Amino acid sequence: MSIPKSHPRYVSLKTRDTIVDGVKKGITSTHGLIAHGRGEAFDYLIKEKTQKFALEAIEAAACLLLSAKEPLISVNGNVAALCPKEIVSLAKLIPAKIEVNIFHTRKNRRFFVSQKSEGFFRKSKKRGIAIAAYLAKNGAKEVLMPKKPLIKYIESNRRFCNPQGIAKADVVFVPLEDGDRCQALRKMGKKVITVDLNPMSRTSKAATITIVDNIKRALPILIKTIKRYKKLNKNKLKNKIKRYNNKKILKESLQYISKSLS
Ligand code: PTJ
Repeated sequence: MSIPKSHPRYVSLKTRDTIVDGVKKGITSTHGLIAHGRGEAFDYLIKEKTQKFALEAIEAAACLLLSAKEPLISVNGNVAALCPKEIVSLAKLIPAKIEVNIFHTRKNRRFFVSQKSEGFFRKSKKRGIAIAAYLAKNGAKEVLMPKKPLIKYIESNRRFCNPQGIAKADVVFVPLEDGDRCQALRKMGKKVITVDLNPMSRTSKAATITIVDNIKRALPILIKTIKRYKKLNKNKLKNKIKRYNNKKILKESLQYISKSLS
């Protein structure tokens, strides 16, 4: 769709185009369009700008990713379509592994993998492969694929993960997540960083660090912050993480939203 740059909603409409393209490319699930709309509504409430509470969370996230032993970036269909280049840059910079993890399965038979079908994972294998290929096209050297149902406490497709990736990671970055897995990863003793425009979501509440912002704006800032903090020693990083309080950040974001509503 051709959108004139002068259109007041240019950025938002371009982003919609990107997510629709993601569906056409077989990367994003059709449900991803609904998730995107939900995000847009919350973005409106924070004035489509990165607010102070998000900047504070980004700083803590940069420190946690830099001090992790086995950091991992989990990518779903929306994240791959919206920010493939940023995900790859982030992974190289930290450095961290990238793993595909998707929830929705293809209902359309055409997309089913013809080999032995084993539950949800096989049915959505084709989309997972498309995501990995798209990240590779955007510069990723290696993208791990889900292999075994190693995430405890959940029964959905999301329980499949790679033994060398999510299963081993101590810090997992899971932007635009749908709740259950974040709680499960926390129960497994992992630290979780998320980006979620909805500060009331289960993911936002369960995560160690929640960046209440649009992923399109948050990732470039996170990358810049990591570049800046790379020189800090482990103690300084630790102290910054210690001072961070996720409950306070969520409260501030809700207060901001209520204020802008009134
Ligand atoms: O590719 P899959 O199958 O793994 O599916 C990915 C989606 C995102 C569809 C899936 O995880 C899902 O259904 O997520 P939910 O439950 O809709 O939650 C996604 C959260 O991300 C919601 O709280 C949205 O408000 C939020 N969100 C949506 N778009 C953005 C966003 N947060 C930040 N930036 C966005 N652009």
